[in-house]
Amino acid sequence: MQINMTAKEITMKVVYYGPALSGKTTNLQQLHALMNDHCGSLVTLDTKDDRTLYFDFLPIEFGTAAGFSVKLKVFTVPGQVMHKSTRKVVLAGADGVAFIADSQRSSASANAYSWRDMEANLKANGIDFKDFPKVVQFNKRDLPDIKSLQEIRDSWGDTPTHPAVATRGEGVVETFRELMRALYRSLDDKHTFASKFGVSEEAFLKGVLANFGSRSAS
Ligand SMILES: Nc1nc2c(ncn2[C@@H]2O[C@H](COP(=O)(O)OP(=O)(O)O)[C@@H](O)[C@H]2O)c(=O)[nH]1
Ligand SMILES: [Mg+2]
Repeated sequence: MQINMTAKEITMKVVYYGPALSGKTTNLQQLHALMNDHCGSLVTLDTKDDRTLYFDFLPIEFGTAAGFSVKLKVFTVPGQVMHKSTRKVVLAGADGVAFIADSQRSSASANAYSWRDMEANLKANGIDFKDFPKVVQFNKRDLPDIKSLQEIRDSWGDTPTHPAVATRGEGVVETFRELMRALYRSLDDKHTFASKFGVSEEAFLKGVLANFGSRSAS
């Protein structure tokens, strides 16, 4: 997180991570589609075969009651194994991650590989993996031959997981909201966010989610 006290500006960065084709770009496209004017344009660098080459980027901006403007930068990474060094660069300076897993049974090993790769890349960036804000989404719940939610819960233990069908926008805002909550709590622990900037968790979430249209109003 970067804080500019003079300009009263806080800049945060979150990254959507996961294996190739799990739905990271789709999550950002859906978030972008739900937003009103508070966000900039979605920059997506997908190649024609639907695979992200470098990253996608979505900027979100909102103001706090204490007069700070919060700039949130949302990135995706390219999932293909060969793009490991690009993922490390995109993760640098991240304040939180959403891990987008593919629910299909055939994707189990790709999910596991990507999770370990994320852990290694966070550590390589000097980030403490254990306490780092992260949420997990199990996407593509509409497809046949997927892991049941019970199986997923059993294998992920304490880590909360969120089911989604990103192509229909289901679970996308929920995942994002939980990411923002985890992000806020971590920043408050590290930077006494609430007292320094006069932003409660509730106000923070309201600020970010006010960017969405009526579909997120629950
Ligand atoms: N059936 C289904 N397809 C999805 C879902 N989410 C994404 N996809 C498709 O999976 C492919 C890869 O999605 P994309 O967002 O580009 O994946 P990325 O590589 O993680 O950025 C695209 O064809 C998407 O339309 C979903 O929830 N259900
Ligand atoms: Mg992509």
